[in-house]
Amino acid sequence: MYAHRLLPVACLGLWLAACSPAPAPPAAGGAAEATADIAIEDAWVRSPPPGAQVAAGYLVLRNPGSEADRLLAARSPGAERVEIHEVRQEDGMMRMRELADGVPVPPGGEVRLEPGGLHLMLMKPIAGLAEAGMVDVALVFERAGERRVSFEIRRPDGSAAGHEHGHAPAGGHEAH
Ligand SMILES: [Cu+2]
Repeated sequence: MYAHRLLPVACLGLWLAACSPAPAPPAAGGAAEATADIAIEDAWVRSPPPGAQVAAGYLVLRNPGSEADRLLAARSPGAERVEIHEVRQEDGMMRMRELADGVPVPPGGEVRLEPGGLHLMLMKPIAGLAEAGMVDVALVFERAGERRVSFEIRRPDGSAAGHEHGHAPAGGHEAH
């Protein structure tokens, strides 16, 4: 791993830029030309402190259709890989673990990935992610197929980060 990858920050917001990895074909097994759609709202990534090995991403998924769907996987040019995690209390401790089967989105239902609960975990985020403003994430659904969404990079408290090069507050290592 290079400590400082000289990836221009602008590339983060341009999925189709030449510097981005080529998008993979849609997941096999998805319904062909499925009209099922998933509404995605309030997508944001908590700005990671310098040197952080992970960054948490949050969003709201709404399924207006009559068929169940499922978020199966995610990936991003802003991280080595993206996992789907849940947080649960075990023996009085908050622990998180990967959901290998993804997250079901019931028909007519809504699933919130939010601090303290379900979240996307960007593993080994690229250098400069915190200042990038936005990062693209591809979400792969069982029925709705692949959706690309721009996630806003926000401060740890959830407010917009802007172009500020501020320092993360101390104690920013709480369970996400
Ligand atoms: Cu996590």
